[in-house]
Amino acid sequence: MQKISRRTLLAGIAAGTGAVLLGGRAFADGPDASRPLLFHSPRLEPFVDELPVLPRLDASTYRIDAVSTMHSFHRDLPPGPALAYGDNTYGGPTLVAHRGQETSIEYRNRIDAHPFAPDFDTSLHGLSERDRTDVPTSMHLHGGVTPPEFDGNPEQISRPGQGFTYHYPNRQGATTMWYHDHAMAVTRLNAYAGLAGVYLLRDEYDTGLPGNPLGLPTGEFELELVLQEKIVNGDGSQSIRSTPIVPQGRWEGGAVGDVGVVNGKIWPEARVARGLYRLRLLNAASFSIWDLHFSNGMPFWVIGMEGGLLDAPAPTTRVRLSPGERVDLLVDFAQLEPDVTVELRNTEPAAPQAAQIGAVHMPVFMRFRADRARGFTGPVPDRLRGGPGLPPLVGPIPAPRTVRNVSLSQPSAVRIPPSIMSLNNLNYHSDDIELPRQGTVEQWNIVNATPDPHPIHLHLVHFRVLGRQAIDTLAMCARQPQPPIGIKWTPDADPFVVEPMRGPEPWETGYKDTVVCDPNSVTRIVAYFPTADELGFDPDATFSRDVHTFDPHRAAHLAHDAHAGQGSHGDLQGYVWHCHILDHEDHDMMLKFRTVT
Ligand SMILES: [Cu+2]
Repeated sequence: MQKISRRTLLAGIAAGTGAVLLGGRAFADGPDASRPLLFHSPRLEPFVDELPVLPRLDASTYRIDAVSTMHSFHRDLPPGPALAYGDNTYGGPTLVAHRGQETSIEYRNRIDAHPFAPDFDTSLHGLSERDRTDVPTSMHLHGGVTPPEFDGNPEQISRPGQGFTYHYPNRQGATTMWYHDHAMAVTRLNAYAGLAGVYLLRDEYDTGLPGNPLGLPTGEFELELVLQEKIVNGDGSQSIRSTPIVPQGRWEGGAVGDVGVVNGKIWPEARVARGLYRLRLLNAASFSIWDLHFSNGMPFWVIGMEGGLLDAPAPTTRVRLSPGERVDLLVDFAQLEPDVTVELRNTEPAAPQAAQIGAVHMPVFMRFRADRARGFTGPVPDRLRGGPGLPPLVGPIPAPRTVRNVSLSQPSAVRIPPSIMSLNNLNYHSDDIELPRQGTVEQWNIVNATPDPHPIHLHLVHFRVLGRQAIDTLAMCARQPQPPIGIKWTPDADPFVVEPMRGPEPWETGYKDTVVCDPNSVTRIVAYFPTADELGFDPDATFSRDVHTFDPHRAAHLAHDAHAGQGSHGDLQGYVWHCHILDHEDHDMMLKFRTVT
């Protein structure tokens, strides 16, 4: 791994470029001749922007438009092109929902210009030149237990002038979800440009109101923190490209950023009252995993994750979060003296393949500054589940009836950048898919035969993490060689494990929908695949890919397409599971699955 040497830093300072040092590390990159294989953001001063508090909407019916906007990521950057949901200039409003009350979202695609139009790779999944301006979208509620027709299937496409009304049943328990674009082969472009927002589900315990039965902070003492990485340009535009090695318009395979973005601002500062806060962290990055801690080393508590609350707050000094994962934290700022600052920092090194072209780890996200005011003074609750007035316990991990192996691989072997990523050595359109039986518990052994970590996300279900074991990938592949792509490959890693199983981390002990699968390892998860009766909908129903058209210009286009024999027809079925590195998901680390009776 290439690191910035002290000499480089000193040279930079001597040249008057003003590198900001943080704990002895280079802070903002700026142009760096020592790392020519990466693009760099300009040098930007940290902590000069106030943390945006995301607008929270609480209704049962919404109209959300995806729109083209201009957004400034930093005080010293002009507004640049972005995408957003609703009235935001970037990202989306936080949508509050309530268990037992359906949420309906009338979604409309009103994108008239895509910030990354030149970056569309028209060699992927039948994309064409037209898609650069006639942008395909599909909105997915990540973590939602959603009927298949409302899940934001990658092939259920709304183009400009079109939309779709999504109905979310909200029959699951309170938790932190997020909604983001999921359209086939352009998810990375749409989500990075800004199509992502938080969705908070409340229930009768976790009400989000003062005096809630759990004793959790609410109102201004509950903050969503949407963490992302970016490369920005001096003109305020975003770069989704991280390296000049890959020509513009070609899929890159994993675009690492060099600045940390929280709620749409680079390295912001939040003023906090000296009391207990509930922080809901979402890793909404395209690529990077972060290992987060506070700069003063203070302990904090994990109270929940993707699938809801833990039985009791779990003390920790760090959490590791991969793209797609959420963690619900209690952090006590009461111990800080007025005006003292503490940074939210990251120690995760750059992933191996990014490091090989010179990526270094991005050391910080934001800073908190303690106010004079006292905030929420309630104690950290002793327990969150299992007792009078509390939700039921998370419970033990159930015994699986079926165990299946699935694989993560880079079929073109070690190439930087890779040319394709794969699940089970298959392409997305393969019909050789997993068919879990409804009403059964399954264990999936996720065999990662690559040298990089991958966050794996299953739609529809929540699962528990049994643990991880490193494997001897070379030996495994010698015994069970990987065939050409297109032929299913799900090697048995059990004979090749090289260590005892490591159980879940404290922030992984509840229900999850996304799990980081370490390189050259097997990650074992256990999921229950519910029945139609339990869900209140048929998870295996077929549904039309058709969406509605609200714009007369679009309707004219459609008539023309129909005349020309174009357009998309046919039914869809089932859900998807995929890597949440968005480049990987787009090509082709995503497969369908169906749950069958
Ligand atoms: Cu991946």
